[in-house]
Amino acid sequence: MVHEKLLEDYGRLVLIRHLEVRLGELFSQGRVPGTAHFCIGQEACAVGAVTTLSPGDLVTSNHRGHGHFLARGADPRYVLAEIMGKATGYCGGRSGSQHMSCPEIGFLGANGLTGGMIPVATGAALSQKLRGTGQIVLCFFGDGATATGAFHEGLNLGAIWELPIVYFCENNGYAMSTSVKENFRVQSVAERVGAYGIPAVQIDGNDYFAVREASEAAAAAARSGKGPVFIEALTWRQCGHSRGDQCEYRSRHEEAEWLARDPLPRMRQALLERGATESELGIAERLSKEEVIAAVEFAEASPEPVPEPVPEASAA
Ligand SMILES: Cc1ncc(C[n+]2csc(CCOP(=O)(O)OP(=O)(O)O)c2C)c(N)n1
Ligand SMILES: [Mg+2]
Repeated sequence: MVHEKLLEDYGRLVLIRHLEVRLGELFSQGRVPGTAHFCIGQEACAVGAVTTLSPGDLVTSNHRGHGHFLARGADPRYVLAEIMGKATGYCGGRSGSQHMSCPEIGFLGANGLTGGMIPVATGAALSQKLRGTGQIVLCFFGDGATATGAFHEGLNLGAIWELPIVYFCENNGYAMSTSVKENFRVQSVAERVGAYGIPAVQIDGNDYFAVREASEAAAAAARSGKGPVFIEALTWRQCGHSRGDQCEYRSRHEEAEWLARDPLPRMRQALLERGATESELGIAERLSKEEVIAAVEFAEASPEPVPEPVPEASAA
């Protein structure tokens, strides 16, 4: 019998993966408008980091945010409804995939602007510090975001004000089709961050246990008033950047290497080695898949939002 939290987290990994695979099919059938950025292959980052948080802590995300939101406990029915632009979605169908939020469960929001949530997260951490809440902020972004001014300004303020924040970079090797090798000259994102006086670690982002261990240590340090901690998680998206991307900039060799490091079978195997049974894992997988089926039914049956008239400007 393996610990219940591990089975629950494994179920979330499966839920995130399955929801996005199903979503991809719905897109192909023309049943979802617009586009989306999937986190297929990066699920261990979301689940390993977010599930170490306490209830009052806050999460900020980027354009690839479905996994972060679901890991925080978002209801897959309302997530899918939001992506489909339905009135029952978390933001009434008006945010779509890239700008979902639900502050009530500690999810301040995704953002289509690369690096856009780094200053927001840093400001939220300043608020936590000034109010003495003892709560922290977990701020997700990609390797590409480290090239933005928002990243450098945000990190420096977080450092000099010793804010309770964990900066979590999912380094998936690419910003759209631009490889990290073309994006900066130093060896790693973690090396860049040293210049701000923030302790930084580089970890295997496809290993749920490595992510969890680093995130627990980072959260404890940030909570204890020592200032920010930076995690660079090496990972890889198994899908294209967004719907239309055929990944022509990646070699078949690279694909094979990373597919062999898929976080899902790795966690499954690790759980078996820790005493989980096939039956326990099978139940967790089935429940997650059933949740996705129910979410698709709910979202497709939901109404479109009703356009509201723009309120008339009051006479000055
Ligand atoms: C300010 C800004 N510049 C450029 C873009 C276009 N853009 C969208 S996603 C993306 C790449 C982001 O890469 P990364 O931060 O590594 O995240 P990933 O997509 O790899 O998860 C870019 C440049 C944008 N959305 N916002
Ligand atoms: Mg990237």
